[in-house]
Amino acid sequence: MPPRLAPRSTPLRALASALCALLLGCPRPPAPSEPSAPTPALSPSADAPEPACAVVPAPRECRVHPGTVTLAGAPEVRLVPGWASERYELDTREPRPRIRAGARAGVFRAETTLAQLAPAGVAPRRVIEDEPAFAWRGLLVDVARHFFTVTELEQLVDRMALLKLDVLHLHLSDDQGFRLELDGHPELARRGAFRLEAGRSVGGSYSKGELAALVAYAEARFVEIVPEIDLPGHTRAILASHPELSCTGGPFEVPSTWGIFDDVLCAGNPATLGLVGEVLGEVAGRFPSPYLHVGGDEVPATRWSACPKCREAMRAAGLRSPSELQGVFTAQVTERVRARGKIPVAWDEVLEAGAPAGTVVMVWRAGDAAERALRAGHDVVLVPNDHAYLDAKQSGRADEPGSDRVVSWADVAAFAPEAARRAEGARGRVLGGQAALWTEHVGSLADADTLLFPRLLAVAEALWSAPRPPREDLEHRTRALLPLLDARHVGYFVAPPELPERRVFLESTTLEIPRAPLYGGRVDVALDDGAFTPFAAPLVLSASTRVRAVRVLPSGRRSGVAEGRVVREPLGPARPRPLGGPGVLYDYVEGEFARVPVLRQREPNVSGSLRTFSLPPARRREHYALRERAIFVAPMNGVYTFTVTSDDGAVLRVDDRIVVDNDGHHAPRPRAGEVALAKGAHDVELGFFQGGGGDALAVAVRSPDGAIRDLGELCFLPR
Ligand code: TNX
Repeated sequence: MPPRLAPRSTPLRALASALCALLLGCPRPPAPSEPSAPTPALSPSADAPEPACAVVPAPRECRVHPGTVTLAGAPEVRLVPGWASERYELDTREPRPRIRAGARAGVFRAETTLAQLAPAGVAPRRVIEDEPAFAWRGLLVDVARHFFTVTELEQLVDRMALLKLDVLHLHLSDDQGFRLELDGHPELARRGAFRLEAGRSVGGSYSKGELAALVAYAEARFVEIVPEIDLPGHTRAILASHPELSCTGGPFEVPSTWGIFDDVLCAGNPATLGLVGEVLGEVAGRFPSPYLHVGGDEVPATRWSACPKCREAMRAAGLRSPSELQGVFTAQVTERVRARGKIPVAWDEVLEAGAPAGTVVMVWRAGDAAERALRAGHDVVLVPNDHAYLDAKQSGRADEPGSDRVVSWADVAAFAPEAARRAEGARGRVLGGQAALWTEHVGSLADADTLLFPRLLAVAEALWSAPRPPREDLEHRTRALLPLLDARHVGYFVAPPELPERRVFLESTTLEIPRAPLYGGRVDVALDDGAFTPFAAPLVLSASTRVRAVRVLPSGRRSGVAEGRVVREPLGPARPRPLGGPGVLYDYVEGEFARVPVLRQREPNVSGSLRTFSLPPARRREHYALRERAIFVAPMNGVYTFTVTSDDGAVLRVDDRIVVDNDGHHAPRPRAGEVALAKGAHDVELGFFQGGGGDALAVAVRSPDGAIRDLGELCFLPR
């Protein structure tokens, strides 16, 4: 039977519940299979289809049979010889579900599907055939920056199992913590597991017994734990008890600040490998996984370049650079891992010196690292930081946990391990991928939940489902699963509604709030100091208004409050001016700046004209500022939107008013602002500075008729 949409509910039940809602205002039952309460005012998802198979990650095939069954009795299980271990079939046409699977792992995956499909014991009648696309479906948890207790890790394992993830990559050591109590080296945890934060000692470590319990807990849920000891960088917590293994001799505290530290393990001291070998030997014995991760990321050359021992080691081996020295170190470390019967895993930096054959390369940086690793014959695990680093914020609000970067739901949904696999043909070297939860900006399991969910569902789908259903389909299935997450006390992030930060209008404006199929529910808005009421489109405003909005899910869970302003403005008057030819005047001033400076009184190093608002061709790489000016000729009356994309800061003024503020140090980033202008000539002035790193500058303008152009196209030199 061809797949089709499941019936929403029986007509009678729907009628009864509609009558109830209408006459008595009674709440609808929180049935997980029903999307959102149809608030009469607006329900952004009232018309969203109910998924036929509310399962994430999407099963390979889900055949729909009409009706539902009340489940009775444990599933009837049969193992099928010859099937891959996680392959399964689940049949819910009868009250007693039937499971066929390749092995116990497949039975467990089938039970997980059943738990999602029938959270309340009533299953839609389905026949599901399923199998994962990738074997390595992981989550990295950084327990070094934030110490999670074993109980909390078990809770994370449960969350992983719910999404059919099967590798917990435990980042057990970093600058800010060493978490393993080792028999051979108890001093490592004694000194390295705690750090001072605001006068308080924070941290913790895992005993042998605790780890064994965690490994068993994970194993029972078909999650394998891959341990990582990050070497030779990110090792300040190791150096705290072994300063003699640094290049300088220390002493060292366990730091409570973040970043990349210059002090790393000394690669020229044979004692370093002695300790490393013993530590890895013991770690290998603690974790049954065939893999052992040895780090290798972010190793600065500062200390090695100045260290007599490292220089001697380089001279003796005929090495030309510290990067080659890291290559030798990696070779020695991976050899010790192999000697313990394990497969070494390392971050993609190890490719720079040519990683030893048989090393699994974990690719985290954008660029061609995955390709290079595959070309060199390595197995690869993908953890792209722009798609799978779930330590980044998801909408960039100040009240969200997470680092300052933003990795949105859409960014995660665009994670495409399947494309990487296709690119390398059928050699099977892309083992899979994982999400990463670095914990510099995570203070609790609640923070972890907010960062992981719902984004982890998109990662799980990318790693399990092939062919992959469209993103909207994932969104509908995710929404349908939110009640299950509620029931399991998973504190997922609820994105606040999107509001314009500052919208300018002339007579009146219609406020729209985009739908969020991922969440459903309704949006409540408050105008100025008024109370929150359900948002009803169209919302027409004819005076300047402060707007606040909050998303309210059917479960009652609410987002943070978004705030925006709509501003009624008169047309800024044009001033007739004599115009020169097309172009922009600029002053270029060298110096170190952290904000856009006022350059009017400074003597520029260079002045001249440009075709448009942009970086002058003759400039330093870093440390300079610009002031660019022109006459902008507005082609018609109305509201103009200016978008400044800059790296670093830029501020755009129109007729001496700040319209776009994109100031401060940052990566290339667009910022927009609106202003009402009369047809005719207006002064525009752009301030810009380049602090360090890359530089970029572009300005676009959107006219009232919707046309978008480079600002220079409508600009002339003052005469
Ligand atoms: C880079 S990814 C790191 C981590 C940080 C992370 C923050 C990698 C191999 N190293 O040490 O926690 O960025 O996003």
